[in-house]
Amino acid sequence: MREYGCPEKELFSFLAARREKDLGYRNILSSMCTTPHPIAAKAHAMFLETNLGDPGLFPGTASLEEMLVSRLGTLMHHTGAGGYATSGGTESNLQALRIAKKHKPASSPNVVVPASSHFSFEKACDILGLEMRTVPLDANFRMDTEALDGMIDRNTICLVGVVGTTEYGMVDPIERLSEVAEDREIFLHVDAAFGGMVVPFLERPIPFDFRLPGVDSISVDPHKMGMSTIPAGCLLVREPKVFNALNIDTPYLTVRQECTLAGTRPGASVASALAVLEYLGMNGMRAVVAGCMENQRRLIEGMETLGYPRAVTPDVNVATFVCDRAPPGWRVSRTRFGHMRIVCMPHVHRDVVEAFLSDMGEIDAG
Ligand code: 0PR
Repeated sequence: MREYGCPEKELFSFLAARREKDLGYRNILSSMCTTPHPIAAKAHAMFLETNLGDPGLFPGTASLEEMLVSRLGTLMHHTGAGGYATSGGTESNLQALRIAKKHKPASSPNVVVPASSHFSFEKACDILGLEMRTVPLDANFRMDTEALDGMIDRNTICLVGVVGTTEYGMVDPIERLSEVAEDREIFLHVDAAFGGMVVPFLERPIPFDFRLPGVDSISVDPHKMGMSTIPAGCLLVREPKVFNALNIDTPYLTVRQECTLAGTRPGASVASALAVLEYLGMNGMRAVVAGCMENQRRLIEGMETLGYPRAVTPDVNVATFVCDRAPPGWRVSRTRFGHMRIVCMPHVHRDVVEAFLSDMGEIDAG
């Protein structure tokens, strides 16, 4: 650290210079995050110093976390869902596996996940000492449930399905996974970190949530399609009492016990997440999602006209293409199979799609 503090003006010109090196979202087509909704930014600023880790000091903010859980639980068709606001999908997935592990003691526990699952499951399995078994995908990059049977055994503590896979935007056959989970009495966790704020707002929603009786827990991230500030994730559970297994004593806090992973937790991004849901309502969220899906249709049509076929028709707004190039100035990403990947987030407006297609056309011409 410096011995004497830096004058404010100098400090902020330094910060501004560094901030300028960051990319603006306009040309970022590779991200599952987006510019926060203006309502999110405004709400965030009101709650800067709030700490949900000691909720008795911030009962107002804590009630917003409860409202967020209740709104998202209801969106997932379960008004009595339990849950808490996490730092994002990684923490939600880790905590879901912790619950599943506590739920079913096993000599050498394993977790069965689709090959498309997010790398957060690798981290969680490493931390929790779980064997991760990977189910192959079908031709449409969804979990191949035919291959599932032989992978489950009595040491399987959790089965995982993904709603809106990170790389291909697919929804696993959760209805089938729910049947398997019920038949074999296995905890079923649904990673809807991305798709949880897309699928419920589609014209034809695909069933994946607590309406399916085998689903025990769901990850859903407001800081992705919910346009909140970062960090805002949410872990939802069918039975609130499952969190008891994670409770540890916190004798000197305003609560006696806590089940969360983090101690100090931001209230600001949680307030921002709730504010967006309240401000937009179902109708507003449907419009946002419809816009993203419409822009994606245009992108796919435009790319195919240029001779770059889609790798698959996605269930949500993640488009992938057989295309080994990309125009300069644009950030796209590559899947593990080498496909170009574009996430049609709310900041990827129609004019952005048209500008990208026009630049793609130019590389072709050049
Ligand atoms: N589950 C799924 C299905 C995800 O796609 C992600 C992250 C997670 C869990 C983990 O969520 P957190 O990152 O909130 O812990 N998906 C994006 C990814 O890994 C996250 C991301 C977002 C990465 C923006 C880069 C970026 O610019 O691609």
